Amino acid sequence: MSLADKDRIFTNLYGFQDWGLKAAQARGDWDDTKALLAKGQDSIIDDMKASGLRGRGGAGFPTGMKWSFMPKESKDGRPSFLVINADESEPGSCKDREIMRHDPHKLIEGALVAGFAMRARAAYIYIRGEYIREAETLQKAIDEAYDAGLIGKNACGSGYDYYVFLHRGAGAYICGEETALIESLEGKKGQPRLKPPFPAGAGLYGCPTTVNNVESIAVVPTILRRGPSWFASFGRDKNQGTKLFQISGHVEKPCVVEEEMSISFRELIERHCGGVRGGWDNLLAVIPGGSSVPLVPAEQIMDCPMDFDGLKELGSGLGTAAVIVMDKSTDIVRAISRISYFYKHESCGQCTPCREGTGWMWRVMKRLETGDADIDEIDMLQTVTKQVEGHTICALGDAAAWPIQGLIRHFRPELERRIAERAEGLAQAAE
Ligand code: L3W
Ligand code: SF4
Repeated sequence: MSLADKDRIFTNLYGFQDWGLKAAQARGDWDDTKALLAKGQDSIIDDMKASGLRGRGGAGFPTGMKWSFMPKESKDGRPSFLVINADESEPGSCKDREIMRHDPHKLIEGALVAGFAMRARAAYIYIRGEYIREAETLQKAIDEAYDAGLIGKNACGSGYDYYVFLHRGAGAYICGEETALIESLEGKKGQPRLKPPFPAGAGLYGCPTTVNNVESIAVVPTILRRGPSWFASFGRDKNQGTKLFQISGHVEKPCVVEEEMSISFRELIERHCGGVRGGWDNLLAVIPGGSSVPLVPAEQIMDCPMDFDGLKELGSGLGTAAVIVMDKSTDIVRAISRISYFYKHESCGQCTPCREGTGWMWRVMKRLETGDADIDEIDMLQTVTKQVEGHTICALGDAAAWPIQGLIRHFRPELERRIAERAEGLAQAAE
């Protein structure tokens, strides 16, 4: 199971060709987009549902269904908006960056078609503040699209007026959470809102809004051109399509690659990364979906289908498909402790379990690194993660708890060994 070149959506992922409008058109982008729009809003949404596309930003919510939550008629003259989440900050994730650098017109064309389908007036692309070059490229591509009449008034000659704006973030991870992103776009402090109401009911400026990830939007024109059944033919039931995987860590050749959903971990790494550094026997564990999901030990992941359900069965998740490979040289406790620090640092501090819990979890993790803990504290730490999980306004609390739960589940003997060794060392020193 692996993707043929002819089935790749992102044909300029590595930037071997020009990203500009003419070159993008030569690759098939903006090819009679007017005809795509002429399919009509409901037909586009039906096609997206039939394609099986699930959101590529981490949660995997069905994209066509999300669009169908948007109102068909404007209430009180309120406009609808599409917001594109380009605040790619999940540790390990770097796929949206490649799209914006090398294939920006796929994203802009997707923004038009998706926005049209949900009857939006405009798209706001919220880009991570650190993505300076990507923002420059994307803005130039947006300008090209305006100049060519592809967006703006009477976009593509369709009679539909549609505007695309780029907004730069200021470096806060939490602004990747959709409601914090909306707050930030409105000029406020980026703090998540309680849901419901979901953005489709009350989003940007209180108007109906859909927030989609960059990859989810950039694949839309190709899905519509090649047909939903073509896209759905990849992967397996409820896990369909092609997917950008970002493989980092202890492999011979880290890379970003578009592959068939549900490819096995072993095949993904062998085919695209030249294997694990030092060979398969040297593999310790993998974080398969960005830092928010629990690690999976080597022996469990080898033949796992890399998709939403396959990784869920292992107690982890596909997340953004940022696959972090760790070999046996990794200090696994230190790695999870570092992730724990990240969430403590990025917590917006709005709710108590997350504000207090992330710091608490990190401090215990720091001590566990050196074994400077009581054996009972492993269970205590597990209890704290359970007190945080599911008790916060947004998913950052869960994201802080899950990696630690994964560590305890799979590497408890290692935690116990460190505590015992330190106690032994102290006892010997006292003699
Ligand atoms: C209307 C309903 N809309 C759900 C919508 C909702 C959202 C989407 C998914 O977190 C995850 C998180 C990170 N009526 C609805 C509805 N929706 N029910 O569907 O919602 P949800 O709450 O399941 O997820 P989320 O809040 O979007 C995203 C994880 O992804 N993650 C993080 C990735 C980070 C990046 C980044 O760096 N930018 O992507 C990785 O695993 O932990 O669990 O649109 O409104 N009844
Ligand atoms: Fe803020 Fe954390 Fe609460 Fe999310 S869970 S709203 S990041 S304090």
